[in-house]
Formats: sequence, C-alpha cells, structure tokens
Amino acid sequence: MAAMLVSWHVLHRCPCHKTNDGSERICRFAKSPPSRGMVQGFGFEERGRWPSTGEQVAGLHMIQLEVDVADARGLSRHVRAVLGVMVALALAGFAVVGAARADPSFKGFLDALRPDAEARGISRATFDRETRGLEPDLSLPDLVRDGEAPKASSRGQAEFTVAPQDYVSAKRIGQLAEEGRALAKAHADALARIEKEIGVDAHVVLAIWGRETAFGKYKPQHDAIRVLATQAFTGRRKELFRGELLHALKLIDEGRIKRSEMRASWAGAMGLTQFMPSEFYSSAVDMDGDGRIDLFGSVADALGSAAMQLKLKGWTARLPWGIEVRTGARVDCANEGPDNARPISEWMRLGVSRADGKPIDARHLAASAYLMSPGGTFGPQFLVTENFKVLRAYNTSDLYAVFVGHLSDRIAGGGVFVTPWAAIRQLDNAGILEVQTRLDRAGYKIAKLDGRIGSETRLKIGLYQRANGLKVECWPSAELLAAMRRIAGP
Ligand SMILES: [Ca+2]
Repeated sequence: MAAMLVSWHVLHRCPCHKTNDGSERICRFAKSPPSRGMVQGFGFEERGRWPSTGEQVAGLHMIQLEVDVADARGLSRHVRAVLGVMVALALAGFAVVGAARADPSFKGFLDALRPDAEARGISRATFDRETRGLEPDLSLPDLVRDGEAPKASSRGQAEFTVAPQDYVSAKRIGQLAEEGRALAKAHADALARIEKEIGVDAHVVLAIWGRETAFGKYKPQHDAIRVLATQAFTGRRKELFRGELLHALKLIDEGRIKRSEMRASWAGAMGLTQFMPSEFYSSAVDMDGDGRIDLFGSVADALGSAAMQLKLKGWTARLPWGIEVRTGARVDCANEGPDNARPISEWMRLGVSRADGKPIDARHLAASAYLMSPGGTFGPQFLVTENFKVLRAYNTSDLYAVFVGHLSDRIAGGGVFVTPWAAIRQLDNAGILEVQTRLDRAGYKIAKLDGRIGSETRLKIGLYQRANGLKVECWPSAELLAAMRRIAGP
C-alpha cells in the first residue's frame, strides 16, 4: 500500500534573502525519512529566483508532514514529490501557515514531537499535561533566531569566552579544593565504593561535582522542559535537544522525577553533577542502595553516576589526566595535539620533563600522551593522557578538562601549577576567526572555523610562527594578528 499524505504545513520559514552566487535551486533533505511512523520536520534549503521579482533568493524552510505510512520506500518517493510541489509553492511566494495561533511554529514543533513521544512509550496524558501552554524562552543563550545566521560562538559558554588565567582561576580552585577535601572525608564510604565498584578515582568525581555546581551550592532555576523544548525548537543543536526533551518527558512519565524538581541550566543540565536527561538512562546508578536513583539529593547517587559516565567514556583508574611539563630544547608548543601523541617515555627522550623537576612515575611511562598548551607559551604546558580526553568528553573544552583535572589533583593534596599564567589578553571571537581564516588561507588547514581557541588553532599558529620566523607562542594574540596582516596583506 502506498503512503498517503494526511496534512502538511510550513513549520518554520526563515525570510528569504538575496544571494549573489547565482546557483541553481537546491532542495536538500536535512534528514532522511524514518522508516516507520509519522514523518515530520523535513528541512530543506532552497536557492532560486523569486518568480515575481526575479531576485536571487535563499532560505531555509522546515515543513511538517503528517503521513499515513505503510511502505517506507513509497513514502520516500511520495514525500519527495510533495516536497517538490511545496518548494514551488514557497518560491511562488505563497504564505503557507497552519491554524492561526500565538506561536504556530512552536505549536507545530510540539505537535510534531507527539508521535515520537508516543513511540517511546510516553503517555499522551503526560505529554499533553507537560506541554500545555508551553512557550519558548527566547532569552536563553545559543539560540538561532529566524533569519539570523548562527553566531560564530556561543555566548553562554565561559570555556570559550574567558581568558585561561581567569577560567582556571587559582583562587577559585584553591577554595574548591579545600571544600573538596572536607567532602572527601564526609563521603568517604560512598567514594571508596565508587573507586572499588566503578573504578574511577574519588578525587575526580569530587572535582566534577565542584566544577559543575560548587558542591551543590549552585542551583539552576530554569524549568528543564521549557529549556529543552526551546533549544530543540530554535537552538544551535536542535537534534541533540529534541532527544533530551523526549528523555526528560519520559523521566516525568515514569514518575522518576517531578516536573517541579526538574530545574536545569540554560543548556538543560540538572542535578548535583549537571546530568542530561538521556544520561539518567545511560549511566545513572543507585549508589546509596535505597532503591531509587536521586541525582538531585543523594551525593552518593550523583557521584556514582558521574563516575559511571567517566567509566563509560573510557576512564583508566590511577592514570593522571595530565602532567605539567617543561618542553626542553627540542620540543615546542607547535608539537601540540592528539595527532602528535606518543608514549610518555618518548617525550622524555625528546627532552620533555616534569615542570617541578621530579621524576615521572615509572608506572605511567608507557601511557600515550600529547602536548597541550591551553594558553600557548603564556601559561603551564602539559602532557595529557587518555583520561584528559575522557574529561573533555564530559564537556568539550581543554580549559574545562584542565580545571577539573587540576582541581582533582589539588583535592588529592597536590600543589599549584609551577608555571604561572601570564595575564593573557584574549582576542574577541571575530579576531580569533580572522586568525583562523588567515591560517586556513595560508595552507594551515583548520577543520572548524568557529572563532574558538582549540588545540588545532594553537598548533597551526605555532607552525605558522615557526615557518614565518616569528616567536613560537601558539596563541592568537593581537600581535600575531597584526603580523599576519602584515605578512599576507589585508
Ligand atoms: Ca539512591
């Protein structure tokens, strides 16, 4: 039996704008049709000539289709044919809207979500109760508004907007370390069980707790459902948040968490260690054994679950996340990055040594490590291990991972960095983006031109500085940008 179209309407229609590239009309599926169930949320990009005026236009349209599905292949052909007609309609300037509502596109988004919620076993009653009257919170960071290009960076993430010496603040880490040492004693039993049963070091999960919520003192106040729905509707990472929203609704439907308890950060993270709803299903554990998983009120459950997350991402017990080093005469910061990883023993043969002058623990010499200089030569430099990558997987930022790793060392009794951070002045995102673009153009390819300072950007800066007879600093400074402009011309 062939698929039958029941209804359709335009969900989200960004204003068309002129383009000078003269390219032919492109209708591209953002997502291929699922094999069963109803179909919704096709995105397509179009480029073409506005029929009434002849202007070149480009736009992104989201279209909701409700299709009675019997044959997935038939559906695909059918949908493609219908979309072709709809592109023609849209280009001809037809205003296609759903029923008149205050915010039809958000309503349409929720309507399109319902079949997926049902497919996951979320009751209709729960779905309707929790989404009734829901409005997007357009004050959140990281949103993409109609007709706006996604921004080069997220204004919400301190990891990418604060200079290293301010992010990895010695004062802040010192305070957290002191509290962490007291909490290590208070929760000694649970932490011992976490180390024994899960195999993740106690000081590391304490450090995550400290970093994420200052040991529970930070209590985010956003309604999680509203945050997740807004990010899924109009955020930069819609697909990710759509899945998280469904998981959150499932948590409510199953009676695991009450809506009133579901307070989240602007990015939907909840509880003592800021977990995402899907992580409740993938890695939450009942560490205190009371028969219920409570990531808001039970320290044992929250830390056990954080440990499980690290374990599932590949944590190796008793392997340091990183070692502060001096690079020596033969290695410089332009050797940074996971592509240049080698055993710690090889780094030692190349002249790399511990910054504090102590010998490197013989048990770790065979471990693979890469050089990582989060502030270029203007701060401490590290050999980082696979455990550093695990911390980065928790939150994708070198500075975040250095913060958590260093805090864990401090809680365990370690000292401050040997090399102090210089007072680094950070270029704004546009400046960093210009450095990246100029590097890319000069043949130092950058995978993601995003205005953010990562390992690749620092490495390529170092290589550029080396090749152009500049001082090798691996940092996008104003002086570097001026030199690049001078060398390449405007
Ligand atoms: Ca429990």
